Amino acid sequence: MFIDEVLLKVEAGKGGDGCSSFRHEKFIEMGGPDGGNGGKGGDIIFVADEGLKTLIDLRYMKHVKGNKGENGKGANKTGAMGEDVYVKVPVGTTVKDEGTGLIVCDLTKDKEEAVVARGGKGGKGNAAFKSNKTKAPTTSEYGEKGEERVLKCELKLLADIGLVGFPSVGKSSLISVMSSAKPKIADYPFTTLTPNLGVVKVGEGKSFVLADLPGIIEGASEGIGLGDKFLKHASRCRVVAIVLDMSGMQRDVNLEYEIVKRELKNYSEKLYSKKSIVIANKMDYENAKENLDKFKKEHKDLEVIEVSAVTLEGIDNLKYKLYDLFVNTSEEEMYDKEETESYVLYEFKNEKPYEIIRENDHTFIIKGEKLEKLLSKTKFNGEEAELRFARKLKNLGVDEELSKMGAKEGDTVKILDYEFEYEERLIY
Ligand SMILES: Nc1nc2c(ncn2[C@@H]2O[C@H](COP(=O)(O)OP(=O)(O)OP(=O)(O)O)[C@@H](O)[C@H]2O)c(=O)[nH]1
Ligand SMILES: [Mg+2]
Repeated sequence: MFIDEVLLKVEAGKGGDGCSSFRHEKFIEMGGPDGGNGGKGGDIIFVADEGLKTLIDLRYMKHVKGNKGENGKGANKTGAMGEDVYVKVPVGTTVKDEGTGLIVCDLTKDKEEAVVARGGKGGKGNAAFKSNKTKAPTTSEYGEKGEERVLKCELKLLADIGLVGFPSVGKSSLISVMSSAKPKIADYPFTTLTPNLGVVKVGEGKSFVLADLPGIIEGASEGIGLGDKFLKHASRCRVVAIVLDMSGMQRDVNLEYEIVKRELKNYSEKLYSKKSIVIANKMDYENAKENLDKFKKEHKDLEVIEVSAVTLEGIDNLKYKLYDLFVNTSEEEMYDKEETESYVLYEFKNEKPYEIIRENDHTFIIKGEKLEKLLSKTKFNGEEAELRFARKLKNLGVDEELSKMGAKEGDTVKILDYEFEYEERLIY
Protein backbone atom coordinates (compact mmCIF):
# COMPACT_ATOMS: atom_id res chain seq x y z
CA MET A 1 0.00 0.00 0.00
CA PHE A 2 1.29 3.44 -0.90
CA ILE A 3 0.84 5.74 2.10
CA ASP A 4 2.08 9.29 1.71
CA GLU A 5 0.51 11.05 4.71
CA VAL A 6 0.62 10.03 8.35
CA LEU A 7 0.03 11.75 11.67
CA LEU A 8 2.43 10.51 14.29
CA LYS A 9 2.69 11.37 17.95
CA VAL A 10 6.23 11.58 19.24
CA GLU A 11 7.33 11.94 22.81
CA ALA A 12 11.02 12.24 23.54
CA GLY A 13 12.49 10.77 26.72
CA LYS A 14 12.19 12.53 30.04
CA GLY A 15 15.40 13.67 31.66
CA GLY A 16 16.53 11.73 34.72
CA ASP A 17 15.94 13.33 38.11
CA GLY A 18 18.78 14.89 40.00
CA CYS A 19 19.81 13.18 43.22
CA SER A 20 20.02 14.61 46.68
CA SER A 21 22.68 12.90 48.73
CA PHE A 22 25.59 13.54 51.09
CA ARG A 23 28.94 11.88 51.20
CA HIS A 24 29.30 9.06 53.69
CA GLU A 25 32.87 8.27 54.54
CA LYS A 26 34.47 6.56 57.41
CA PHE A 27 35.66 9.02 60.02
CA ILE A 28 34.01 11.96 58.23
CA GLU A 29 30.84 12.85 59.97
CA MET A 30 29.33 15.46 57.64
CA GLY A 31 30.38 14.86 54.05
CA GLY A 32 29.54 17.43 51.40
CA PRO A 33 26.65 17.16 48.97
CA ASP A 34 27.32 14.57 46.28
CA GLY A 35 24.00 14.02 44.48
CA GLY A 36 24.65 13.65 40.75
CA ASN A 37 22.68 15.14 37.85
CA GLY A 38 20.09 13.15 35.95
CA GLY A 39 20.94 12.02 32.42
CA LYS A 40 19.37 13.71 29.38
CA GLY A 41 16.31 11.99 27.93
CA GLY A 42 16.68 10.34 24.54
CA ASP A 43 15.78 12.25 21.34
CA ILE A 44 13.50 10.98 18.59
CA ILE A 45 15.40 11.15 15.33
CA PHE A 46 14.08 10.66 11.80
CA VAL A 47 16.49 9.24 9.29
CA ALA A 48 15.89 9.05 5.55
CA ASP A 49 16.27 5.58 4.07
CA GLU A 50 16.50 4.90 0.35
CA GLY A 51 15.02 1.45 0.83
CA LEU A 52 11.63 2.78 1.95
CA LYS A 53 9.07 3.83 -0.63
CA THR A 54 6.08 4.75 1.52
CA LEU A 55 5.19 5.95 5.01
CA ILE A 56 3.28 2.78 5.81
CA ASP A 57 5.57 1.75 8.68
CA LEU A 58 4.81 5.03 10.43
CA ARG A 59 1.10 4.41 10.19
CA TYR A 60 1.49 1.35 12.36
CA MET A 61 3.64 3.13 14.91
CA LYS A 62 1.10 5.81 15.86
CA HIS A 63 3.03 6.85 18.96
CA VAL A 64 6.79 6.86 19.32
CA LYS A 65 8.19 7.16 22.82
CA GLY A 66 11.73 8.11 23.71
CA ASN A 67 13.92 6.59 26.40
CA LYS A 68 14.15 8.16 29.80
CA GLY A 69 17.45 9.44 31.13
CA GLU A 70 18.69 7.69 34.25
CA ASN A 71 18.38 9.41 37.60
CA GLY A 72 21.52 10.86 39.15
CA LYS A 73 23.11 8.94 41.99
CA GLY A 74 25.18 9.58 45.07
CA ALA A 75 28.96 9.93 44.88
CA ASN A 76 28.43 12.51 42.10
CA LYS A 77 27.31 9.90 39.59
CA THR A 78 25.52 11.41 36.62
CA GLY A 79 22.66 9.29 35.28
CA ALA A 80 23.15 7.72 31.86
CA MET A 81 21.56 9.47 28.89
CA GLY A 82 18.44 7.90 27.43
CA GLU A 83 19.28 6.20 24.15
CA ASP A 84 17.98 8.04 21.06
CA VAL A 85 15.21 6.38 19.08
CA TYR A 86 15.68 6.33 15.29
CA VAL A 87 12.70 6.17 12.96
CA LYS A 88 13.31 5.37 9.30
CA VAL A 89 11.35 7.36 6.72
CA PRO A 90 11.52 7.37 2.92
CA VAL A 91 13.72 9.94 1.19
CA GLY A 92 11.49 12.91 0.34
CA THR A 93 9.65 13.06 3.67
CA THR A 94 8.57 16.47 4.93
CA VAL A 95 7.73 16.70 8.62
CA LYS A 96 5.48 19.40 10.03
CA ASP A 97 4.44 20.16 13.58
CA GLU A 98 0.69 19.63 13.40
CA GLY A 99 0.17 22.22 16.12
CA THR A 100 2.17 25.12 14.69
CA GLY A 101 2.06 24.10 11.03
CA LEU A 102 5.81 24.81 10.84
CA ILE A 103 8.23 22.56 9.02
CA VAL A 104 10.45 20.58 11.35
CA CYS A 105 12.55 19.00 8.62
CA ASP A 106 12.57 17.98 4.99
CA LEU A 107 14.72 14.91 4.40
CA THR A 108 15.80 14.68 0.79
CA LYS A 109 19.01 12.65 0.92
CA ASP A 110 19.65 9.07 1.90
CA LYS A 111 20.80 8.81 5.56
CA GLU A 112 19.97 12.46 6.26
CA GLU A 113 18.86 12.87 9.87
CA ALA A 114 16.85 15.32 11.93
CA VAL A 115 15.85 15.47 15.57
CA VAL A 116 12.06 15.75 15.61
CA ALA A 117 11.58 15.72 19.39
CA ARG A 118 14.24 16.61 21.93
CA GLY A 119 14.79 14.66 25.10
CA GLY A 120 14.35 16.57 28.36
CA LYS A 121 17.37 17.84 30.24
CA GLY A 122 18.44 15.94 33.28
CA GLY A 123 17.64 17.56 36.63
CA LYS A 124 20.55 18.87 38.67
CA GLY A 125 21.67 16.95 41.71
CA ASN A 126 22.19 18.72 45.02
CA ALA A 127 25.96 18.84 44.48
CA ALA A 128 25.31 21.37 41.72
CA PHE A 129 23.72 23.79 44.16
CA LYS A 130 26.66 24.07 46.47
CA SER A 131 27.82 27.63 46.86
CA ASN A 132 29.54 29.80 49.41
CA LYS A 133 26.17 30.67 50.88
CA THR A 134 24.71 27.20 50.79
CA LYS A 135 27.26 24.66 51.89
CA ALA A 136 24.85 21.78 52.32
CA PRO A 137 22.03 22.16 49.80
CA THR A 138 19.35 19.48 49.95
CA THR A 139 17.57 20.60 46.86
CA SER A 140 17.71 18.75 43.56
CA GLU A 141 15.68 19.05 40.37
CA TYR A 142 13.35 16.74 38.51
CA GLY A 143 14.34 15.90 34.97
CA GLU A 144 12.62 17.92 32.25
CA LYS A 145 9.84 16.29 30.27
CA GLY A 146 10.78 15.30 26.75
CA GLU A 147 9.36 17.30 23.85
CA GLU A 148 5.97 15.94 22.86
CA ARG A 149 4.10 16.74 19.70
CA VAL A 150 2.03 15.45 16.83
CA LEU A 151 3.88 15.39 13.54
CA LYS A 152 2.36 15.48 10.12
CA CYS A 153 4.63 13.40 7.92
CA GLU A 154 4.21 13.76 4.18
CA LEU A 155 6.08 11.95 1.49
CA LYS A 156 6.71 14.13 -1.53
CA LEU A 157 8.39 12.05 -4.17
CA LEU A 158 11.65 13.17 -5.66
CA ALA A 159 11.10 13.59 -9.35
CA ASP A 160 12.51 16.09 -11.83
CA ILE A 161 9.51 16.32 -14.12
CA GLY A 162 5.90 15.52 -13.33
CA LEU A 163 3.23 14.43 -15.81
CA VAL A 164 -0.12 15.97 -14.94
CA GLY A 165 -3.42 15.92 -16.78
CA PHE A 166 -6.93 14.48 -16.96
CA PRO A 167 -7.47 10.73 -16.61
CA SER A 168 -6.95 8.58 -19.72
CA VAL A 169 -4.91 11.19 -21.60
CA GLY A 170 -1.96 8.78 -21.70
CA LYS A 171 0.32 9.75 -18.82
CA SER A 172 1.06 6.17 -17.83
CA SER A 173 1.47 5.18 -21.47
CA LEU A 174 4.07 7.94 -21.86
CA ILE A 175 6.15 6.95 -18.85
CA SER A 176 6.02 3.31 -19.96
CA VAL A 177 7.51 4.14 -23.38
CA MET A 178 10.06 6.61 -22.01
CA SER A 179 11.42 4.64 -19.04
CA SER A 180 11.49 1.12 -17.65
CA ALA A 181 8.51 1.89 -15.37
CA LYS A 182 5.62 -0.43 -16.18
CA PRO A 183 2.45 1.05 -14.74
CA LYS A 184 -1.03 -0.26 -15.48
CA ILE A 185 -2.56 1.26 -18.61
CA ALA A 186 -6.26 1.02 -19.47
CA ASP A 187 -9.00 2.91 -21.22
CA TYR A 188 -10.93 3.71 -18.08
CA PRO A 189 -10.29 6.78 -15.91
CA PHE A 190 -8.30 6.60 -12.67
CA THR A 191 -6.28 3.58 -13.69
CA THR A 192 -3.37 5.11 -11.84
CA LEU A 193 -4.13 5.52 -8.15
CA THR A 194 -0.65 6.21 -6.84
CA PRO A 195 2.32 7.93 -8.48
CA ASN A 196 4.88 6.02 -10.53
CA LEU A 197 8.48 7.07 -10.99
CA GLY A 198 10.69 6.22 -13.94
CA VAL A 199 14.21 7.16 -14.98
CA VAL A 200 14.35 8.53 -18.52
CA LYS A 201 17.76 7.99 -20.12
CA VAL A 202 18.64 10.51 -22.78
CA GLY A 203 22.30 9.75 -23.44
CA GLU A 204 25.58 8.88 -21.72
CA GLY A 205 25.17 10.07 -18.13
CA LYS A 206 22.14 12.13 -19.07
CA SER A 207 18.88 11.26 -17.43
CA PHE A 208 16.00 12.62 -15.40
CA VAL A 209 13.32 11.20 -13.13
CA LEU A 210 9.79 11.37 -14.50
CA ALA A 211 6.67 11.05 -12.32
CA ASP A 212 3.37 9.71 -13.65
CA LEU A 213 0.66 11.12 -11.40
CA PRO A 214 -2.96 10.08 -11.04
CA GLY A 215 -5.41 11.95 -13.26
CA ILE A 216 -6.87 15.25 -12.09
CA ILE A 217 -10.31 16.50 -13.01
CA GLU A 218 -12.28 19.66 -12.53
CA GLY A 219 -12.86 20.22 -8.83
CA ALA A 220 -9.85 18.10 -7.86
CA SER A 221 -8.65 20.94 -5.64
CA GLU A 222 -11.93 20.60 -3.75
CA GLY A 223 -11.48 16.87 -3.39
CA ILE A 224 -13.40 15.61 -6.44
CA GLY A 225 -12.15 12.41 -8.10
CA LEU A 226 -8.93 11.35 -6.45
CA GLY A 227 -8.67 14.91 -5.22
CA ASP A 228 -5.47 16.84 -5.53
CA LYS A 229 -3.48 15.25 -2.71
CA PHE A 230 -1.15 13.51 -5.08
CA LEU A 231 -0.28 16.87 -6.64
CA LYS A 232 2.11 17.28 -3.73
CA HIS A 233 4.29 14.78 -5.56
CA ALA A 234 4.70 17.36 -8.29
CA SER A 235 5.84 19.98 -5.80
CA ARG A 236 9.50 18.93 -5.89
CA CYS A 237 9.57 18.76 -9.69
CA ARG A 238 11.43 21.43 -11.58
CA VAL A 239 9.15 21.15 -14.57
CA VAL A 240 5.46 20.34 -14.88
CA ALA A 241 4.49 18.62 -18.14
CA ILE A 242 0.79 18.98 -18.91
CA VAL A 243 -0.46 16.07 -21.00
CA LEU A 244 -3.44 16.77 -23.27
CA ASP A 245 -5.54 14.26 -25.23
CA MET A 246 -5.55 15.56 -28.81
CA SER A 247 -8.13 13.01 -29.96
CA GLY A 248 -10.72 15.40 -28.60
CA MET A 249 -12.85 12.33 -27.85
CA GLN A 250 -13.16 13.10 -24.16
CA ARG A 251 -13.51 16.89 -24.20
CA ASP A 252 -12.52 20.07 -25.95
CA VAL A 253 -8.72 20.47 -25.83
CA ASN A 254 -8.79 24.16 -24.92
CA LEU A 255 -11.18 23.51 -22.08
CA GLU A 256 -9.04 20.61 -20.89
CA TYR A 257 -5.99 22.85 -20.68
CA GLU A 258 -7.84 25.65 -18.87
CA ILE A 259 -9.18 23.28 -16.24
CA VAL A 260 -5.81 21.67 -15.57
CA LYS A 261 -4.18 25.09 -15.16
CA ARG A 262 -6.95 26.23 -12.86
CA GLU A 263 -6.65 23.14 -10.68
CA LEU A 264 -2.89 23.61 -10.41
CA LYS A 265 -3.41 27.22 -9.39
CA ASN A 266 -6.03 26.28 -6.81
CA TYR A 267 -3.67 23.68 -5.40
CA SER A 268 -0.73 26.01 -4.97
CA GLU A 269 0.56 29.18 -6.53
CA LYS A 270 4.04 27.73 -6.34
CA LEU A 271 3.12 24.69 -8.40
CA TYR A 272 1.20 26.83 -10.87
CA SER A 273 4.13 29.13 -11.46
CA LYS A 274 6.63 26.33 -12.10
CA LYS A 275 8.12 26.03 -15.53
CA SER A 276 5.70 24.03 -17.64
CA ILE A 277 5.39 22.48 -21.06
CA VAL A 278 2.47 20.95 -22.99
CA ILE A 279 2.59 17.41 -24.36
CA ALA A 280 0.01 16.93 -27.10
CA ASN A 281 -0.57 13.16 -26.95
CA LYS A 282 -2.60 10.79 -29.13
CA MET A 283 -1.48 12.57 -32.31
CA ASP A 284 -2.16 9.30 -34.18
CA TYR A 285 -5.88 10.06 -34.08
CA GLU A 286 -7.38 11.24 -37.30
CA ASN A 287 -8.65 14.61 -36.12
CA ALA A 288 -5.73 15.26 -33.76
CA LYS A 289 -4.07 17.74 -36.11
CA GLU A 290 -7.23 19.77 -36.27
CA ASN A 291 -7.51 19.87 -32.47
CA LEU A 292 -3.87 20.82 -32.17
CA ASP A 293 -4.32 23.76 -34.55
CA LYS A 294 -7.29 24.88 -32.51
CA PHE A 295 -5.20 24.70 -29.36
CA LYS A 296 -2.20 26.52 -30.83
CA LYS A 297 -4.43 29.31 -32.09
CA GLU A 298 -5.59 30.00 -28.55
CA HIS A 299 -2.16 29.54 -26.96
CA LYS A 300 0.33 31.04 -29.39
CA ASP A 301 3.25 31.42 -26.99
CA LEU A 302 3.11 27.96 -25.39
CA GLU A 303 5.65 25.32 -26.25
CA VAL A 304 3.74 22.23 -27.43
CA ILE A 305 5.33 18.87 -28.20
CA GLU A 306 3.41 16.47 -30.42
CA VAL A 307 3.64 12.76 -29.66
CA SER A 308 1.86 9.45 -29.80
CA ALA A 309 2.48 6.97 -27.01
CA VAL A 310 1.11 4.26 -29.28
CA THR A 311 3.03 4.79 -32.56
CA LEU A 312 5.99 6.29 -30.59
CA GLU A 313 6.14 9.16 -33.00
CA GLY A 314 7.82 12.18 -31.36
CA ILE A 315 8.86 10.26 -28.24
CA ASP A 316 12.62 10.68 -28.72
CA ASN A 317 12.16 14.36 -29.44
CA LEU A 318 10.06 14.62 -26.26
CA LYS A 319 12.84 13.03 -24.18
CA TYR A 320 15.40 15.57 -25.44
CA LYS A 321 13.07 18.52 -25.02
CA LEU A 322 12.19 17.54 -21.45
CA TYR A 323 15.81 16.93 -20.59
CA ASP A 324 16.84 20.32 -21.98
CA LEU A 325 14.11 22.06 -20.10
CA PHE A 326 15.07 20.23 -16.92
CA VAL A 327 18.76 21.11 -17.05
CA ASN A 328 18.01 24.71 -17.96
CA THR A 329 15.56 25.25 -15.12
CA SER A 330 17.11 26.01 -11.77
CA GLU A 331 15.99 24.20 -8.70
CA GLU A 332 13.84 26.22 -6.35
CA GLU A 333 13.79 26.05 -2.60
CA MET A 334 10.94 23.81 -1.64
CA TYR A 335 9.90 25.93 1.33
CA ASP A 336 10.21 29.58 2.31
CA LYS A 337 12.30 30.09 5.39
CA GLU A 338 9.32 31.62 7.20
CA GLU A 339 7.63 28.22 6.99
CA THR A 340 10.40 26.43 8.87
CA GLU A 341 10.54 25.92 12.58
CA SER A 342 14.28 26.50 12.90
CA TYR A 343 14.00 29.95 11.33
CA VAL A 344 10.93 31.01 13.29
CA LEU A 345 12.31 29.79 16.61
CA TYR A 346 15.61 31.52 15.90
CA GLU A 347 13.79 34.77 15.16
CA PHE A 348 11.93 34.68 18.45
CA LYS A 349 14.78 33.39 20.55
CA ASN A 350 15.59 36.79 21.97
CA GLU A 351 12.09 37.59 23.04
CA LYS A 352 11.04 37.69 26.68
CA PRO A 353 10.34 34.18 27.94
CA TYR A 354 7.09 35.08 29.69
CA GLU A 355 4.24 37.52 29.82
CA ILE A 356 2.26 38.77 32.81
CA ILE A 357 -1.48 39.16 32.60
CA ARG A 358 -3.48 40.92 35.27
CA GLU A 359 -6.50 38.75 36.02
CA ASN A 360 -8.03 41.10 38.60
CA ASP A 361 -6.92 43.63 41.23
CA HIS A 362 -5.03 41.10 43.29
CA THR A 363 -4.24 38.29 40.90
CA PHE A 364 -1.56 38.06 38.24
CA ILE A 365 -0.95 35.23 35.80
CA ILE A 366 2.49 34.55 34.40
CA LYS A 367 2.58 32.67 31.11
CA GLY A 368 5.48 31.44 29.05
CA GLU A 369 6.93 28.12 28.05
CA LYS A 370 10.42 28.68 29.41
CA LEU A 371 9.15 29.71 32.79
CA GLU A 372 6.61 26.92 32.95
CA LYS A 373 9.36 24.44 32.16
CA LEU A 374 11.45 25.83 34.98
CA LEU A 375 8.55 25.47 37.37
CA SER A 376 7.75 21.90 36.43
CA LYS A 377 11.39 21.02 37.11
CA THR A 378 11.35 22.46 40.59
CA LYS A 379 10.76 20.19 43.55
CA PHE A 380 9.00 22.31 46.13
CA ASN A 381 10.16 20.31 49.09
CA GLY A 382 11.32 23.07 51.32
CA GLU A 383 12.16 26.70 51.71
CA GLU A 384 15.43 26.37 49.89
CA ALA A 385 13.78 25.25 46.63
CA GLU A 386 11.22 28.03 46.88
CA LEU A 387 13.95 30.58 47.38
CA ARG A 388 15.82 29.29 44.42
CA PHE A 389 12.76 29.55 42.23
CA ALA A 390 12.04 33.04 43.51
CA ARG A 391 15.59 34.04 42.68
CA LYS A 392 15.20 32.81 39.13
CA LEU A 393 11.99 34.78 38.73
CA LYS A 394 13.81 37.84 39.91
CA ASN A 395 16.64 37.29 37.47
CA LEU A 396 14.13 37.05 34.66
CA GLY A 397 12.71 40.41 35.70
CA VAL A 398 9.36 39.08 36.90
CA ASP A 399 9.49 40.88 40.27
CA GLU A 400 10.26 44.20 38.72
CA GLU A 401 7.47 43.89 36.22
CA LEU A 402 4.98 42.80 38.86
CA SER A 403 5.89 45.76 41.00
CA LYS A 404 5.55 48.11 38.02
CA MET A 405 2.13 46.65 37.34
CA GLY A 406 1.18 47.57 40.90
CA ALA A 407 1.35 44.21 42.65
CA LYS A 408 0.98 44.55 46.42
CA GLU A 409 2.04 42.35 49.27
CA GLY A 410 -0.33 39.40 49.61
CA ASP A 411 -1.46 39.44 45.98
CA THR A 412 -1.69 36.10 44.19
CA VAL A 413 0.67 35.17 41.39
CA LYS A 414 -0.30 32.12 39.31
CA ILE A 415 1.91 30.01 37.08
CA LEU A 416 0.30 26.89 35.62
CA ASP A 417 -1.48 25.20 38.58
CA TYR A 418 0.72 26.85 41.17
CA GLU A 419 -0.21 29.88 43.22
CA PHE A 420 2.33 32.06 44.95
CA GLU A 421 1.95 34.92 47.30
CA TYR A 422 3.65 38.12 46.21
CA GLU A 423 6.02 39.42 48.84
CA GLU A 424 7.88 42.62 48.42
CA ARG A 425 10.59 41.66 50.82
CA LEU A 426 11.94 38.40 49.57
CA ILE A 427 15.38 37.44 50.78
CA TYR A 428 17.65 36.67 47.85
N1 LIG B 1 -4.46 5.94 -29.86
C1 LIG B 1 -3.78 6.27 -28.78
N2 LIG B 1 -4.16 5.79 -27.61
C2 LIG B 1 -3.44 6.13 -26.53
C3 LIG B 1 -2.29 6.95 -26.59
N3 LIG B 1 -1.79 7.11 -25.35
C4 LIG B 1 -2.59 6.40 -24.53
N4 LIG B 1 -3.59 5.80 -25.22
C5 LIG B 1 -4.65 4.98 -24.65
O1 LIG B 1 -5.43 5.76 -23.77
C6 LIG B 1 -5.89 4.97 -22.68
C7 LIG B 1 -5.50 5.63 -21.37
O2 LIG B 1 -4.09 5.62 -21.25
P1 LIG B 1 -3.31 5.72 -19.87
O3 LIG B 1 -1.87 5.80 -20.18
O4 LIG B 1 -3.76 4.64 -18.95
O5 LIG B 1 -3.87 7.11 -19.38
P2 LIG B 1 -3.55 7.89 -18.01
O6 LIG B 1 -3.40 9.33 -18.35
O7 LIG B 1 -2.42 7.25 -17.31
O8 LIG B 1 -4.91 7.70 -17.19
P3 LIG B 1 -5.16 7.72 -15.59
O9 LIG B 1 -4.17 6.80 -14.98
O10 LIG B 1 -6.54 7.25 -15.41
O11 LIG B 1 -4.99 9.12 -15.16
C8 LIG B 1 -5.30 3.60 -22.86
O12 LIG B 1 -6.25 2.76 -23.45
C9 LIG B 1 -4.13 3.84 -23.80
O13 LIG B 1 -3.80 2.73 -24.59
C10 LIG B 1 -1.92 7.46 -27.87
O14 LIG B 1 -0.95 8.20 -28.06
N5 LIG B 1 -2.70 7.08 -28.93
MG1 LIG C 1 -2.27 6.40 -15.52
